[in-house]
Amino acid sequence: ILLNAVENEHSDYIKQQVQVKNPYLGSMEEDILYHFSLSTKTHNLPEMFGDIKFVCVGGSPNRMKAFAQFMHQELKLPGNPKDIRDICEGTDRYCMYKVGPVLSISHGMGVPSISIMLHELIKLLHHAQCHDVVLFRLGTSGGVGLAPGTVVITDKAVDYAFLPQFEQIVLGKVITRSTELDEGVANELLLYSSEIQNLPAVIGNTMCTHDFYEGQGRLDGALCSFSHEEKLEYLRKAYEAGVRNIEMESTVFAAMCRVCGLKAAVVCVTLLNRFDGDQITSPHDVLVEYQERPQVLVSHFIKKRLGLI
Ligand code: R2B
Ligand code: URA
Repeated sequence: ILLNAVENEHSDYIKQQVQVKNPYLGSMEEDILYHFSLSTKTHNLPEMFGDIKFVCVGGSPNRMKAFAQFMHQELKLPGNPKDIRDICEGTDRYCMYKVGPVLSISHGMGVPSISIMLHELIKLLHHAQCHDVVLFRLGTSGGVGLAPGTVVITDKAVDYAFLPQFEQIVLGKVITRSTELDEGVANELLLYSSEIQNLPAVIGNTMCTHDFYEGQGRLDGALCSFSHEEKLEYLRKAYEAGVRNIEMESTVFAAMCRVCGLKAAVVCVTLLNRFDGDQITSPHDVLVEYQERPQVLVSHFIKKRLGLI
């Protein structure tokens, strides 16, 4: 506790570096970030990325491009937002846009896709000597007992058994890592949500699954091996364990950021209430507006942190 207090007292002075937890990295002559089409030899990463303070990740490439253009406007940066360039144009695995101190990256769907991206992102931030970086996952989710359109700021990212942990298989053995997120950032986001119109938000646990259909207890996949009653019982248990939404990346996101000393938050809008059904039936324009909500909230946070509002 004493150590913590001393650290907090001096936190204004201590730069929080991005820590990679790999003894082999330091001795590599070159590091090729293959899925970004970037490398330490061909790109000056400190020059390109050294001033990054906020990294926002989300599943869809188009949504993350739109977010970057939105941030360009919000930060009143010079030039036309339409002209922003995909830094990863050499690959179509992920897209990446930099607008001032904000990096916007897509991660695809599911744990394997986001974890590959996070390995390369965390190495990139490390090679670029970034410090005091906050990471956000902006996404969509299925709500558990919430009205569609509610933004859930994740307290704990939990697994299929509602435990705050992420299991990775390493050399044929299960390694378990904690999935705690930054409480301060979450509370700050909740506070800001109340300053914005039309942005219902709650703090709750987020369950991460490895499938959208059976894995989330849906009755409408190509396979279904359980009854309607069994589905509802699972969702009720999830609700009792504090779960308010279900998505597919939060546990590995939380676990990797935590190990590497990165402050992180997960902000996902709910597209439906899973107690009412499985299919996403809202009209396209309604869904588009829902998906803007996490972006508006995180943009508000960034502008506050930068002293712009
Ligand atoms: C939310 O939405 C996607 C599935 O539709 C998945 O990436 C997630 O976490
Ligand atoms: N994303 C998910 O993973 N589940 C949903 O129900 C909606 C979006």
